[in-house]
Amino acid sequence: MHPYRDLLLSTDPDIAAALAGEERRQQGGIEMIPSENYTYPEVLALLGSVFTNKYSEGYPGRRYYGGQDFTDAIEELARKRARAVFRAEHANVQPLSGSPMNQAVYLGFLKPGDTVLGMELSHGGHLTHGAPVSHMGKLYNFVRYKTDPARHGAIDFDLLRQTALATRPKMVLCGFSSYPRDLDYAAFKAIADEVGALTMADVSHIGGLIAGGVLKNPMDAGFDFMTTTTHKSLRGPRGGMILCRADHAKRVDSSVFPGLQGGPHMNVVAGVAVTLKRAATPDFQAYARQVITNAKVLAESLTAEGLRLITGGTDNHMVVIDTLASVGLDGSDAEHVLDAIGITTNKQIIPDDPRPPLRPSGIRLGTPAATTRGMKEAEMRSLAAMIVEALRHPADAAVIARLKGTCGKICARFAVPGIE
Ligand code: DSN
Repeated sequence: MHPYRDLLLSTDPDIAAALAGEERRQQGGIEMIPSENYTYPEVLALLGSVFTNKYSEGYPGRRYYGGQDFTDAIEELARKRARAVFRAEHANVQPLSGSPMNQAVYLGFLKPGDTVLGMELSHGGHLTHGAPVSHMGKLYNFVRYKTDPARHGAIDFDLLRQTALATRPKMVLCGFSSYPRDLDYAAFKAIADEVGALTMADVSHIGGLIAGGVLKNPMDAGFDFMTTTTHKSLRGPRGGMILCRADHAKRVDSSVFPGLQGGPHMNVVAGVAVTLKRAATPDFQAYARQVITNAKVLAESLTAEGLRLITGGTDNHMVVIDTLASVGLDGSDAEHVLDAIGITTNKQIIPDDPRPPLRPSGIRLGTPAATTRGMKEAEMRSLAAMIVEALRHPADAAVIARLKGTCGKICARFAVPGIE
């Protein structure tokens, strides 16, 4: 996988040692951060290929530099495959990652000061959906909607409609990074149509589950824009893409380049093309189904052990635990104790969390990476039992050491693709 390993060892032993260390870390622990995954070995190869040497400002057939025979070919394939996989009329595969992908839509279709309805961050929304600390949050008037704990965390569409009628947004935005349910895109679209707003869904977390046909697709509900990163459940290289209707195509493309970005990273675009070809296969559909089955089994096992889950369960790849209410540990302490047994998670704010983001009330778990390694229901039950025991005995060194040993044995049975 790394043909130049010996060369790196002699030219830069520090970086070679870090690479070897990261490989050991990834192979020797269980990755449960829901936004992470292991990409395909051939994508790793493409990321380190000669496509990284090439400047390709512009779009296929309309570039500002010569020598584009092969870059044009890969970008055309990536766009064509993205349109097919997501049933979209147009695809732009150049966004460098999730943040510029969303910014390109806002900057291309909104004027400063325009109102956007977006999901409250603590209820599952995302920083790039106009959090006050972000530049976009300062440039536009983001108005928040929330989930309803009385309805197992469903969105209260009556309230959302009233907010839309009162604030007359230019855009209704949905999507999440810590919400373990599917969304009713038709309900968002109906409200947006009533107030003449554009619709945008950021499906970064669940792009692979939509591609795999196991969650609803906002494009089927007639959304104007759908954005997704390519490296989460989709299993691709780190990048972003914008899907949209044909009538928005020109404006989306010019907003990405030259509006916001310079040259696309063609080594990434090549990896995205390969990822999308894989995403159209029955194997990938089976993977997407297993991601959700694993998350449901994980959620049921944690609930059976008495843990409190946000929304009471999951419809997607993600589980959010209120660790403070469940075991008296804040999210930071919970993350550390799980790190100590070899399970990587992340601390997570929960709806209307009174605590600060670095010391929030919960943690977030996800199944895409473990499922890529081949783990199934039995491993999810084992992981749930280990998680509960560690959270209940965070200061018991013997328990932590034993669980770390168990984790190591599970890891030894499941290889990480791309690590030899
Ligand atoms: N960092 C990603 C996540 O973990 O959800 C999205 O920004």
